Amino acid sequence: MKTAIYPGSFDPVTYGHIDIIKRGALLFDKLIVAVLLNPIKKPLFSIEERIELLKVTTKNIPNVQIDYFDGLLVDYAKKVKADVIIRGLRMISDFEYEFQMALINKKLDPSIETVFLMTNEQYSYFSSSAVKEIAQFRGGFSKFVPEIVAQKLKEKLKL
Ligand code: COD
Repeated sequence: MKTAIYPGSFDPVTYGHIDIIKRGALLFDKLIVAVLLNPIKKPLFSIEERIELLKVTTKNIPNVQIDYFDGLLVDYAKKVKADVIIRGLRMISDFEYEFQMALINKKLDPSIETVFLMTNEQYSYFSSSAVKEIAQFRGGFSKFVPEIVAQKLKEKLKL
């Protein structure tokens, strides 16, 4: 049985993330979406809110579990007996950061492999940060996130 983890901030989950989750779930027996508890990054949504939004938006994918982690990703991967880390790649600008992270994780734990899934072209240009920025300035952000996420963003930003 092959287990993969898809780690991230998911602040909040977007259609880009959901596309990677759907495709990753087809490749592995179990896919754990692992949300980083990252107080330093000062996320807009709390860990509980980010987990809840992921649970609701992935509820129809049977082999997906939502969890959170603190500390090093490789330690979490070992704890949940994951074989693979999944990451999404959008633009070439993602590559440098992802390449460094994959190499560091490999150095820290040689048994873990990182698998990159190319973004679906229709989601290639946006991120959680871009969605939050557009929302803050009352732009049309709802095409990038599921309805429930759009609703929560409106509440959070008092739009
Ligand atoms: N299309 C496709 N993929 C996308 C899209 C999109 N539109 N948007 C985002 N993604 C991908 C990202 O490329 C990424 O692979 C993933 O989805 C999650 O993205 P984010 O932005 O929610 O999450 P990140 O990149 O902030 O997550 C970083 C981690 C939490 C994984 C990282 O900081 C970490 O592992 N921290 C723990 C400490 C650690 O172990 N450090 C050592 C390694 S350097």
